[in-house]
Amino acid sequence: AIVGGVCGQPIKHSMSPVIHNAWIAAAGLDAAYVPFAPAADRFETFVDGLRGGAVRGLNVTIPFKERALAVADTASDLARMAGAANLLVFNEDGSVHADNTDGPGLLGAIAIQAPGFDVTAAPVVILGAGGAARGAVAALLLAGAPRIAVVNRTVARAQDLADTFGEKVVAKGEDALPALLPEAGLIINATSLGLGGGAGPSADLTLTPKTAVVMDMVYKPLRTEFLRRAEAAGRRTVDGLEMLLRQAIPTFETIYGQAPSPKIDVRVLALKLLG
Ligand code: SKM
Repeated sequence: AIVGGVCGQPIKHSMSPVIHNAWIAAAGLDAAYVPFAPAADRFETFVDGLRGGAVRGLNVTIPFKERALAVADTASDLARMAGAANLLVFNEDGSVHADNTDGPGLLGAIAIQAPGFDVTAAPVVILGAGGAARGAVAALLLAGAPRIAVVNRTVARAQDLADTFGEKVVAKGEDALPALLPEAGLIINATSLGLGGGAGPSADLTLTPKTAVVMDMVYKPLRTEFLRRAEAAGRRTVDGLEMLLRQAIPTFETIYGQAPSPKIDVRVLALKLLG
């Protein structure tokens, strides 16, 4: 059997097992996709224990994406550029390869839910400075974003991120938002605020241009408080489920060696379960 999985802390909310197991069933594969939640201080030990063993590939989510890159022996250009990985591949020789499918997932989700949006036209504001934010910055720079402001409560963490990317990426504190938002073409929540319900980031979305697109990487609930505020302000939105699905497609191809069947609509399936 081919075994894949997802590893995070928390992991209960993850829709990845539903998505991948539905594709596995549709393809009639002898395979499985399993959730793992190692203790936060034992991530590296956990990954080392899987080397050369039964698991072929592992998605990595909050809070382990940067440590996933660090623990790997080799990495794709995108994972290296991002400084974060959301996919670890276990080779038979015991080595581990890191990849990042979040960036392509983000761009794919925008293309589907905000068709015609031009990433090159206006600055991007990213809320959060963790591994998910890193994947987003790397992909948006490659797609031609003119300027990216990374806004984080702890500015030093945003500065660490900005320092790895060069002059188009700037680190800011939350007090800079009233000046940044009126210029922004795309605003992305890459924090976990809003996960499981509750308030999202406090950015005042009514300050954004009417043409701005607002995106949330959180997908549980699907209509987060942040996205509901964007909708109330009349902005176009991109949801975290679409990004999850878009990053899952190349993940599935890598772990299971074939493209997922287009015959099964995993978005509809996930929507039912998200309620
Ligand atoms: O990058 C993805 C990850 O591969 C899986 C995931 C999930 O299962 O919630 C979320 C994102 O971090």
